[in-house]
Amino acid sequence: MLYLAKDDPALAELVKNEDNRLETTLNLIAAENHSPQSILEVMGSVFNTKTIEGYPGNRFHAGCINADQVENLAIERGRSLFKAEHVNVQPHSGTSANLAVYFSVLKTGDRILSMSLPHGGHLSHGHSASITSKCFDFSHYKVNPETERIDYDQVRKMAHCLKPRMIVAGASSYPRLIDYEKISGIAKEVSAFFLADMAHLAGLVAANLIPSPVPHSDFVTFTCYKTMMGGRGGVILCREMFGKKIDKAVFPGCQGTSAVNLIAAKALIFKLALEDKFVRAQKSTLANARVMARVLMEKGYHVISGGTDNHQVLIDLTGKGISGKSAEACLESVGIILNRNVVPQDENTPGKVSGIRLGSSAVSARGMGEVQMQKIIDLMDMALMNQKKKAVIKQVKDQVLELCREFPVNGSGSTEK
Ligand code: DSN
Repeated sequence: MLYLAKDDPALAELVKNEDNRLETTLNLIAAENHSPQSILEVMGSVFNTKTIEGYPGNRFHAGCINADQVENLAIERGRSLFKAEHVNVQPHSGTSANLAVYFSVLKTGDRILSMSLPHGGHLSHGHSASITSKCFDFSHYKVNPETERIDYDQVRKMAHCLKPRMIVAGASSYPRLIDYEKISGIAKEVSAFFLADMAHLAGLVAANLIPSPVPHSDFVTFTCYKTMMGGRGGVILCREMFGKKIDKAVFPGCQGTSAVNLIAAKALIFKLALEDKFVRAQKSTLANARVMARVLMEKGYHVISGGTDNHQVLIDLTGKGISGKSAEACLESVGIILNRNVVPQDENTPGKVSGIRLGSSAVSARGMGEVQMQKIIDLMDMALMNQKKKAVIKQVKDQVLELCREFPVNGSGSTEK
Protein backbone atom coordinates (compact mmCIF):
# COMPACT_ATOMS: atom_id res chain seq x y z
CA MET A 1 0.00 0.00 0.00
CA LEU A 2 3.01 2.31 -0.55
CA TYR A 3 1.40 4.37 -3.29
CA LEU A 4 -1.95 4.58 -1.54
CA ALA A 5 -0.31 5.88 1.61
CA LYS A 6 1.17 8.72 -0.47
CA ASP A 7 -1.93 9.54 -2.53
CA ASP A 8 -4.51 9.19 0.19
CA PRO A 9 -3.20 8.63 3.73
CA ALA A 10 -6.74 8.61 5.15
CA LEU A 11 -7.81 5.79 2.87
CA ALA A 12 -4.54 3.91 3.48
CA GLU A 13 -5.29 4.15 7.17
CA LEU A 14 -8.73 2.61 6.60
CA VAL A 15 -7.17 -0.29 4.70
CA LYS A 16 -4.77 -0.81 7.60
CA ASN A 17 -7.64 -0.62 10.06
CA GLU A 18 -9.64 -3.17 8.09
CA ASP A 19 -6.64 -5.51 8.03
CA ASN A 20 -6.38 -5.07 11.78
CA ARG A 21 -10.13 -5.62 12.25
CA LEU A 22 -9.92 -8.91 10.37
CA GLU A 23 -6.91 -10.00 12.42
CA THR A 24 -8.46 -9.13 15.76
CA THR A 25 -12.00 -10.45 15.30
CA LEU A 26 -13.56 -13.82 14.55
CA ASN A 27 -15.33 -13.74 11.20
CA LEU A 28 -18.45 -15.90 11.23
CA ILE A 29 -20.13 -14.19 8.28
CA ALA A 30 -21.30 -17.10 6.12
CA ALA A 31 -20.95 -14.99 2.96
CA GLU A 32 -17.26 -14.19 3.54
CA ASN A 33 -13.93 -15.98 3.55
CA HIS A 34 -10.22 -15.20 3.69
CA SER A 35 -8.75 -15.37 0.19
CA PRO A 36 -5.19 -16.32 -0.71
CA GLN A 37 -2.96 -13.27 -1.05
CA SER A 38 -2.46 -14.08 -4.75
CA ILE A 39 -6.18 -13.42 -5.26
CA LEU A 40 -5.77 -9.95 -3.79
CA GLU A 41 -2.70 -9.39 -5.95
CA VAL A 42 -4.39 -10.29 -9.21
CA MET A 43 -7.50 -8.26 -8.32
CA GLY A 44 -5.24 -5.24 -7.84
CA SER A 45 -3.26 -5.91 -11.00
CA VAL A 46 -2.99 -3.94 -14.25
CA PHE A 47 -5.89 -5.95 -15.65
CA ASN A 48 -7.99 -3.40 -13.81
CA THR A 49 -7.16 -1.01 -16.67
CA LYS A 50 -8.59 -3.08 -19.48
CA THR A 51 -12.03 -2.45 -20.90
CA ILE A 52 -13.52 -5.49 -22.58
CA GLU A 53 -16.86 -5.86 -24.30
CA GLY A 54 -17.84 -9.02 -26.09
CA TYR A 55 -16.06 -12.34 -25.70
CA PRO A 56 -12.53 -13.63 -26.41
CA GLY A 57 -11.75 -13.28 -30.12
CA ASN A 58 -14.74 -11.01 -30.69
CA ARG A 59 -14.21 -7.78 -28.76
CA PHE A 60 -15.27 -4.20 -29.28
CA HIS A 61 -11.94 -2.69 -28.21
CA ALA A 62 -8.39 -3.37 -29.35
CA GLY A 63 -5.64 -4.57 -27.03
CA CYS A 64 -7.38 -7.67 -25.69
CA ILE A 65 -4.57 -10.12 -26.45
CA ASN A 66 -3.86 -10.85 -22.77
CA ALA A 67 -7.41 -10.29 -21.52
CA ASP A 68 -8.65 -12.87 -24.01
CA GLN A 69 -6.19 -15.42 -22.64
CA VAL A 70 -7.24 -14.64 -19.07
CA GLU A 71 -10.92 -15.11 -19.88
CA ASN A 72 -10.27 -18.32 -21.84
CA LEU A 73 -8.22 -19.65 -18.93
CA ALA A 74 -11.04 -18.89 -16.47
CA ILE A 75 -13.60 -20.53 -18.78
CA GLU A 76 -11.52 -23.66 -19.36
CA ARG A 77 -10.60 -24.08 -15.70
CA GLY A 78 -14.20 -23.45 -14.61
CA ARG A 79 -15.48 -25.97 -17.13
CA SER A 80 -13.05 -28.60 -15.97
CA LEU A 81 -13.47 -27.96 -12.21
CA PHE A 82 -17.26 -28.07 -12.24
CA LYS A 83 -17.64 -30.45 -15.21
CA ALA A 84 -19.82 -27.91 -16.96
CA GLU A 85 -20.61 -27.72 -20.67
CA HIS A 86 -20.56 -23.92 -20.94
CA VAL A 87 -19.12 -21.26 -18.63
CA ASN A 88 -19.60 -17.49 -18.49
CA VAL A 89 -17.20 -15.72 -16.12
CA GLN A 90 -18.31 -12.14 -16.77
CA PRO A 91 -21.14 -11.54 -14.25
CA HIS A 92 -20.29 -8.79 -11.79
CA SER A 93 -22.12 -10.59 -8.99
CA GLY A 94 -24.47 -13.42 -8.10
CA THR A 95 -27.49 -11.20 -8.67
CA SER A 96 -26.16 -10.19 -12.11
CA ALA A 97 -25.66 -13.86 -12.91
CA ASN A 98 -29.22 -14.74 -11.86
CA LEU A 99 -30.68 -11.81 -13.81
CA ALA A 100 -28.83 -12.94 -16.93
CA VAL A 101 -30.15 -16.50 -16.52
CA TYR A 102 -33.74 -15.24 -16.19
CA PHE A 103 -33.41 -12.99 -19.24
CA SER A 104 -31.63 -15.66 -21.32
CA VAL A 105 -34.66 -17.92 -21.77
CA LEU A 106 -37.64 -16.09 -20.23
CA LYS A 107 -39.83 -13.22 -21.30
CA THR A 108 -40.61 -10.37 -18.91
CA GLY A 109 -43.58 -11.37 -16.79
CA ASP A 110 -42.92 -15.11 -17.03
CA ARG A 111 -43.58 -17.13 -13.89
CA ILE A 112 -40.70 -18.40 -11.72
CA LEU A 113 -40.94 -20.63 -8.65
CA SER A 114 -38.18 -20.14 -6.06
CA MET A 115 -37.52 -20.37 -2.34
CA SER A 116 -38.99 -17.72 -0.04
CA LEU A 117 -36.35 -15.37 1.42
CA PRO A 118 -37.39 -15.82 5.09
CA HIS A 119 -37.13 -19.55 4.50
CA GLY A 120 -33.62 -19.32 3.09
CA GLY A 121 -33.90 -17.92 -0.43
CA HIS A 122 -32.08 -14.90 -1.84
CA LEU A 123 -33.15 -11.36 -2.77
CA SER A 124 -32.49 -12.10 -6.44
CA HIS A 125 -34.93 -15.01 -6.28
CA GLY A 126 -37.83 -12.59 -6.61
CA HIS A 127 -37.95 -10.73 -3.30
CA SER A 128 -40.34 -7.78 -3.51
CA ALA A 129 -37.45 -5.34 -2.96
CA SER A 130 -35.40 -6.79 -5.84
CA ILE A 131 -35.62 -5.79 -9.50
CA THR A 132 -36.10 -9.49 -10.26
CA SER A 133 -39.64 -9.31 -8.83
CA LYS A 134 -40.43 -6.28 -11.03
CA CYS A 135 -39.44 -8.21 -14.16
CA PHE A 136 -40.85 -11.67 -13.47
CA ASP A 137 -43.83 -13.17 -11.69
CA PHE A 138 -42.37 -15.04 -8.71
CA SER A 139 -44.05 -17.50 -6.38
CA HIS A 140 -42.20 -18.94 -3.41
CA TYR A 141 -41.98 -22.32 -1.77
CA LYS A 142 -41.16 -22.66 1.93
CA VAL A 143 -39.60 -25.05 4.38
CA ASN A 144 -41.75 -27.50 6.32
CA PRO A 145 -42.56 -25.88 9.71
CA GLU A 146 -41.76 -29.10 11.58
CA THR A 147 -38.56 -30.24 9.90
CA GLU A 148 -37.44 -26.74 8.79
CA ARG A 149 -36.27 -28.41 5.57
CA ILE A 150 -37.51 -27.89 2.03
CA ASP A 151 -40.91 -29.45 1.57
CA TYR A 152 -40.46 -31.17 -1.81
CA ASP A 153 -44.13 -32.19 -1.91
CA GLN A 154 -45.07 -28.54 -1.62
CA VAL A 155 -42.61 -27.66 -4.41
CA ARG A 156 -44.20 -30.32 -6.64
CA LYS A 157 -47.76 -29.20 -5.82
CA MET A 158 -46.93 -25.55 -6.46
CA ALA A 159 -45.12 -26.39 -9.68
CA HIS A 160 -48.08 -28.36 -11.03
CA CYS A 161 -50.55 -25.69 -9.98
CA LEU A 162 -48.58 -22.62 -11.13
CA LYS A 163 -46.83 -24.10 -14.20
CA PRO A 164 -43.75 -21.84 -13.83
CA ARG A 165 -41.39 -21.37 -16.77
CA MET A 166 -38.42 -21.74 -14.39
CA ILE A 167 -37.77 -23.29 -10.98
CA VAL A 168 -34.92 -22.00 -8.81
CA ALA A 169 -33.19 -24.06 -6.13
CA GLY A 170 -30.58 -22.45 -3.94
CA ALA A 171 -30.41 -20.33 -0.84
CA SER A 172 -28.42 -17.86 1.17
CA SER A 173 -29.50 -19.17 4.57
CA TYR A 174 -30.37 -22.83 4.36
CA PRO A 175 -28.07 -25.19 6.28
CA ARG A 176 -29.14 -28.41 4.59
CA LEU A 177 -28.27 -30.10 1.32
CA ILE A 178 -30.72 -29.49 -1.50
CA ASP A 179 -31.95 -32.45 -3.52
CA TYR A 180 -31.22 -30.98 -6.93
CA GLU A 181 -32.15 -34.18 -8.70
CA LYS A 182 -35.60 -34.10 -7.14
CA ILE A 183 -36.29 -30.45 -7.97
CA SER A 184 -34.89 -30.92 -11.47
CA GLY A 185 -37.34 -33.84 -11.88
CA ILE A 186 -40.21 -31.60 -10.77
CA ALA A 187 -39.07 -28.96 -13.27
CA LYS A 188 -39.12 -31.58 -16.03
CA GLU A 189 -42.64 -32.70 -15.06
CA VAL A 190 -43.94 -29.17 -15.76
CA SER A 191 -41.52 -28.37 -18.64
CA ALA A 192 -39.79 -25.63 -16.64
CA PHE A 193 -36.14 -24.61 -16.87
CA PHE A 194 -34.10 -25.42 -13.77
CA LEU A 195 -31.64 -22.98 -12.18
CA ALA A 196 -29.49 -23.98 -9.20
CA ASP A 197 -27.94 -21.03 -7.34
CA MET A 198 -24.96 -22.45 -5.42
CA ALA A 199 -23.49 -19.07 -4.45
CA HIS A 200 -22.86 -20.18 -0.88
CA LEU A 201 -21.77 -23.70 -1.69
CA ALA A 202 -19.42 -23.47 -4.68
CA GLY A 203 -16.24 -24.16 -2.67
CA LEU A 204 -17.72 -27.26 -1.06
CA VAL A 205 -18.90 -28.47 -4.47
CA ALA A 206 -15.51 -27.70 -6.06
CA ALA A 207 -13.84 -29.84 -3.39
CA ASN A 208 -16.30 -32.66 -4.12
CA LEU A 209 -17.55 -32.70 -0.54
CA ILE A 210 -21.23 -32.15 -1.26
CA PRO A 211 -23.27 -33.10 -4.35
CA SER A 212 -22.96 -30.87 -7.39
CA PRO A 213 -26.08 -29.42 -8.98
CA VAL A 214 -24.37 -29.30 -12.40
CA PRO A 215 -25.52 -32.69 -13.78
CA HIS A 216 -29.15 -31.90 -12.91
CA SER A 217 -29.42 -28.26 -13.90
CA ASP A 218 -29.96 -26.23 -17.04
CA PHE A 219 -28.17 -23.35 -15.31
CA VAL A 220 -25.97 -23.02 -12.23
CA THR A 221 -24.87 -19.69 -10.79
CA PHE A 222 -22.41 -18.89 -8.03
CA THR A 223 -20.15 -16.25 -6.54
CA CYS A 224 -16.47 -16.68 -5.81
CA TYR A 225 -16.00 -14.95 -2.47
CA LYS A 226 -17.90 -17.19 -0.07
CA THR A 227 -16.87 -20.83 0.45
CA MET A 228 -15.05 -20.52 -2.91
CA MET A 229 -12.31 -18.34 -1.28
CA GLY A 230 -11.74 -16.31 -4.44
CA GLY A 231 -12.40 -12.72 -5.41
CA ARG A 232 -15.61 -10.85 -6.04
CA GLY A 233 -17.98 -11.61 -8.90
CA GLY A 234 -20.33 -14.23 -10.30
CA VAL A 235 -20.17 -17.16 -12.69
CA ILE A 236 -22.79 -18.97 -14.79
CA LEU A 237 -22.49 -22.62 -15.79
CA CYS A 238 -25.02 -24.01 -18.25
CA ARG A 239 -25.77 -26.67 -20.76
CA GLU A 240 -24.15 -26.09 -24.15
CA MET A 241 -27.57 -25.58 -25.78
CA PHE A 242 -28.07 -22.41 -23.68
CA GLY A 243 -24.50 -21.12 -24.05
CA LYS A 244 -25.16 -18.52 -26.76
CA LYS A 245 -28.30 -17.24 -25.04
CA ILE A 246 -26.45 -16.89 -21.72
CA ASP A 247 -23.53 -15.06 -23.30
CA LYS A 248 -25.92 -12.64 -25.02
CA ALA A 249 -27.92 -12.13 -21.83
CA VAL A 250 -24.77 -11.25 -19.85
CA PHE A 251 -23.26 -9.01 -22.55
CA PRO A 252 -24.86 -6.93 -23.96
CA GLY A 253 -28.08 -7.91 -22.20
CA CYS A 254 -27.42 -7.15 -18.55
CA GLN A 255 -23.87 -5.75 -18.44
CA GLY A 256 -21.42 -3.66 -20.37
CA THR A 257 -17.73 -4.25 -19.87
CA SER A 258 -16.73 -6.91 -17.37
CA ALA A 259 -13.83 -6.68 -14.90
CA VAL A 260 -10.77 -8.49 -16.24
CA ASN A 261 -9.03 -8.30 -12.86
CA LEU A 262 -11.94 -10.21 -11.31
CA ILE A 263 -12.05 -12.67 -14.20
CA ALA A 264 -8.34 -13.29 -13.54
CA ALA A 265 -9.12 -13.97 -9.87
CA LYS A 266 -11.76 -16.48 -11.00
CA ALA A 267 -9.17 -18.23 -13.20
CA LEU A 268 -6.80 -18.34 -10.22
CA ILE A 269 -9.24 -19.74 -7.67
CA PHE A 270 -10.37 -22.41 -10.16
CA LYS A 271 -6.70 -23.52 -10.28
CA LEU A 272 -6.12 -23.31 -6.53
CA ALA A 273 -9.33 -25.27 -5.88
CA LEU A 274 -7.53 -28.37 -7.14
CA GLU A 275 -4.85 -28.11 -4.47
CA ASP A 276 -4.82 -30.01 -1.17
CA LYS A 277 -4.80 -26.80 0.82
CA PHE A 278 -8.14 -25.73 -0.64
CA VAL A 279 -9.73 -29.16 -0.10
CA ARG A 280 -8.44 -29.26 3.48
CA ALA A 281 -9.97 -25.84 4.18
CA GLN A 282 -13.32 -26.99 2.78
CA LYS A 283 -13.24 -30.23 4.81
CA SER A 284 -12.51 -28.27 7.94
CA THR A 285 -15.29 -25.79 7.06
CA LEU A 286 -17.83 -28.63 6.97
CA ALA A 287 -16.55 -30.32 10.15
CA ASN A 288 -16.38 -27.03 12.05
CA ALA A 289 -19.95 -26.04 11.15
CA ARG A 290 -21.16 -29.37 12.52
CA VAL A 291 -19.31 -28.82 15.78
CA MET A 292 -20.78 -25.32 16.15
CA ALA A 293 -24.30 -26.66 15.55
CA ARG A 294 -23.84 -29.49 18.03
CA VAL A 295 -22.46 -27.29 20.81
CA LEU A 296 -25.18 -24.70 20.28
CA MET A 297 -27.86 -27.38 20.58
CA GLU A 298 -26.21 -28.73 23.73
CA LYS A 299 -26.55 -25.23 25.15
CA GLY A 300 -30.26 -25.16 24.35
CA TYR A 301 -30.22 -23.00 21.24
CA HIS A 302 -32.81 -23.60 18.53
CA VAL A 303 -30.61 -24.54 15.59
CA ILE A 304 -32.80 -24.41 12.49
CA SER A 305 -33.37 -27.90 11.04
CA GLY A 306 -31.46 -29.45 13.97
CA GLY A 307 -28.00 -29.16 12.47
CA THR A 308 -26.12 -28.45 9.27
CA ASP A 309 -24.82 -30.15 6.14
CA ASN A 310 -22.83 -27.15 4.92
CA HIS A 311 -20.88 -24.15 6.25
CA GLN A 312 -23.90 -22.42 7.78
CA VAL A 313 -25.62 -22.66 11.13
CA LEU A 314 -28.87 -20.75 11.50
CA ILE A 315 -30.20 -20.04 14.98
CA ASP A 316 -33.65 -18.86 16.03
CA LEU A 317 -33.13 -16.82 19.22
CA THR A 318 -36.83 -16.42 20.04
CA GLY A 319 -36.60 -18.93 22.90
CA LYS A 320 -33.68 -17.00 24.41
CA GLY A 321 -35.62 -13.72 24.35
CA ILE A 322 -32.98 -11.93 22.26
CA SER A 323 -33.53 -10.39 18.83
CA GLY A 324 -31.15 -11.09 15.98
CA LYS A 325 -30.24 -7.42 15.85
CA SER A 326 -29.26 -7.16 19.51
CA ALA A 327 -27.34 -10.45 19.32
CA GLU A 328 -25.40 -9.20 16.30
CA ALA A 329 -24.52 -5.97 18.13
CA CYS A 330 -23.58 -7.70 21.38
CA LEU A 331 -21.34 -10.19 19.58
CA GLU A 332 -19.68 -7.48 17.49
CA SER A 333 -18.81 -5.69 20.73
CA VAL A 334 -16.75 -8.72 21.80
CA GLY A 335 -15.18 -9.29 18.38
CA ILE A 336 -17.43 -12.04 17.05
CA ILE A 337 -18.71 -10.91 13.67
CA LEU A 338 -21.84 -12.43 12.17
CA ASN A 339 -25.15 -11.26 10.77
CA ARG A 340 -28.68 -11.17 12.06
CA ASN A 341 -30.90 -13.27 9.87
CA VAL A 342 -34.57 -13.76 9.29
CA VAL A 343 -35.66 -17.30 10.15
CA PRO A 344 -38.63 -19.39 8.98
CA GLN A 345 -41.89 -18.27 10.68
CA ASP A 346 -40.08 -15.13 11.94
CA GLU A 347 -42.47 -13.00 13.97
CA ASN A 348 -40.04 -10.19 14.74
CA THR A 349 -39.93 -6.93 12.78
CA PRO A 350 -37.85 -7.03 9.56
CA GLY A 351 -35.28 -4.70 11.16
CA LYS A 352 -34.78 -6.78 14.28
CA VAL A 353 -35.47 -10.35 13.05
CA SER A 354 -35.28 -13.40 15.29
CA GLY A 355 -32.17 -15.18 14.14
CA ILE A 356 -28.46 -15.07 13.52
CA ARG A 357 -26.47 -16.91 10.87
CA LEU A 358 -23.03 -18.36 11.54
CA GLY A 359 -20.57 -19.46 8.88
CA SER A 360 -17.48 -21.57 9.45
CA SER A 361 -15.44 -20.71 6.33
CA ALA A 362 -13.26 -17.83 7.52
CA VAL A 363 -12.33 -19.31 10.90
CA SER A 364 -11.51 -22.59 9.14
CA ALA A 365 -9.27 -20.73 6.68
CA ARG A 366 -7.34 -19.45 9.73
CA GLY A 367 -6.65 -23.05 10.69
CA MET A 368 -9.08 -23.33 13.59
CA GLY A 369 -10.58 -26.73 14.38
CA GLU A 370 -12.97 -28.50 16.72
CA VAL A 371 -11.44 -27.21 19.98
CA GLN A 372 -11.64 -23.63 18.78
CA MET A 373 -15.24 -24.06 17.56
CA GLN A 374 -16.26 -25.29 21.00
CA LYS A 375 -14.50 -22.28 22.50
CA ILE A 376 -16.11 -19.81 20.07
CA ILE A 377 -19.60 -21.07 20.91
CA ASP A 378 -18.79 -20.99 24.65
CA LEU A 379 -17.68 -17.37 24.29
CA MET A 380 -20.68 -16.49 22.16
CA ASP A 381 -23.04 -17.95 24.73
CA MET A 382 -21.23 -16.20 27.60
CA ALA A 383 -21.59 -12.85 25.85
CA LEU A 384 -25.24 -13.31 24.88
CA MET A 385 -26.26 -14.51 28.34
CA ASN A 386 -24.36 -11.77 30.19
CA GLN A 387 -24.91 -8.73 28.02
CA LYS A 388 -25.20 -6.32 30.95
CA LYS A 389 -22.24 -7.70 32.92
CA LYS A 390 -19.30 -5.54 31.90
CA ALA A 391 -16.70 -7.77 33.53
CA VAL A 392 -17.91 -10.88 31.67
CA ILE A 393 -18.09 -8.99 28.38
CA LYS A 394 -14.51 -7.79 28.88
CA GLN A 395 -13.38 -11.34 29.70
CA VAL A 396 -15.02 -12.66 26.50
CA LYS A 397 -13.46 -9.90 24.44
CA ASP A 398 -10.01 -10.71 25.81
CA GLN A 399 -10.42 -14.40 25.05
CA VAL A 400 -11.61 -13.68 21.50
CA LEU A 401 -8.49 -11.59 20.98
CA GLU A 402 -6.30 -14.35 22.37
CA LEU A 403 -7.83 -16.85 19.96
CA CYS A 404 -7.33 -14.45 17.05
CA ARG A 405 -3.66 -13.99 17.97
CA GLU A 406 -3.17 -17.74 18.14
CA PHE A 407 -4.63 -18.17 14.64
CA PRO A 408 -3.60 -15.12 12.63
CA VAL A 409 -5.23 -14.56 9.24
CA ASN A 410 -1.81 -13.51 8.05
CA GLY A 411 -0.18 -16.74 9.07
CA SER A 412 -2.98 -19.07 8.00
CA GLY A 413 -1.39 -20.04 4.74
CA SER A 414 -4.45 -18.77 2.88
CA THR A 415 -3.35 -15.16 3.02
CA GLU A 416 0.43 -15.02 3.53
CA LYS A 417 1.61 -11.50 2.98
N1 DSN B 1 -26.22 -13.24 -0.32
C1 DSN B 1 -25.69 -12.44 0.74
C2 DSN B 1 -25.48 -13.29 1.97
O1 DSN B 1 -25.67 -14.49 1.92
O2 DSN B 1 -25.14 -12.74 3.02
C3 DSN B 1 -24.40 -11.77 0.33
O3 DSN B 1 -23.55 -12.58 -0.38
